[in-house]
Amino acid sequence: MTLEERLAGHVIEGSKDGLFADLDEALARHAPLDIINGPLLAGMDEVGRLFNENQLIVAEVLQSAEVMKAAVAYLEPHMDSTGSHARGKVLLATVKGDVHDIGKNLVEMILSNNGYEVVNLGIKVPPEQLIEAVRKEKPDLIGLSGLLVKSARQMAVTVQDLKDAGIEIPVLVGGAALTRKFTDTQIASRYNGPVLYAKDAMNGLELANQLMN
Ligand code: B1M
Repeated sequence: MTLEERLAGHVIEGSKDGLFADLDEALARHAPLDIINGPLLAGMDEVGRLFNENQLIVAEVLQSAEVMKAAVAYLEPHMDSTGSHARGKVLLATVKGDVHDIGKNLVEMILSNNGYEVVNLGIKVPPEQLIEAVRKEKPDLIGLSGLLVKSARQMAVTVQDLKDAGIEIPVLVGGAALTRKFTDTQIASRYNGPVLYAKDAMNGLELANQLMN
């Protein structure tokens, strides 16, 4: 089995046996982000496919998620970091009703390693909590993540509530069930400030940089 297949296999099997040795081997050849975006996310995609076909149960998917998180945490210290938080402050949350946080945490890691101060509010964050945090933290940007179809709709509700609270800070949205079209037609139309769709965490960084410049 190739190294890439073994790495994806750890995620698919939900097993940490030999994971860190394989990550060390991968680090000798590839950048940490390429390992995440390559074999580790390929493994997660396969988990999603198997789950969709009822070949995996939620408990097994959860184990895969734990392996993914452990791998990302192991790789993070190896990432290039600007060592400063001068670019801006970002408030990050997975929207109300959604527990998926691997993508959001990836966004946090990439932003915080590239000059942003990130306040991560966690999962299932209702609009009221977000509004309170905006008033307390005074961020330059709000980042919303959500993977379920209903989370895309919840993002529209969330920005409407932010607007009603008089907030106009730029909002970055991302997540598997979301599209640029939905963002433009259903989310941005309910908000006074800019709403930008990021297809992945690196694109999130690019958009944040554009906004801050
Ligand atoms: Co769930 N789940 N899950 N799940 N899960 C999906 C999303 C699903 C597509 C699986 C499937 O059916 N094939 C499906 C959603 C169906 C839908 O609505 N379209 C689903 C379902 C149905 C469910 C439950 C309802 C299952 C159940 O209980 N019966 C339940 C929901 C609970 C809830 O939220 N209320 C559930 C639960 C879970 C677990 C807890 C077991 C676990 C999550 C663990 C965790 O996150 N801590 C889990 C997992 C792991 C998945 C899959 C398999 C993998 C998700 C993942 O982490 N991907 C997923 C299938 C899939 O997506 N292929 C699935 C890797 C991650 C890096 O990608 O988060 O998309 P992602 O992030 C990407 C981009 O989207 C983007 O950047 C990242 C890449 O760089 N991005 C942003 C994301 N947020 C961003 C924010 C930004 C910018 C970019 O700026 C702010």
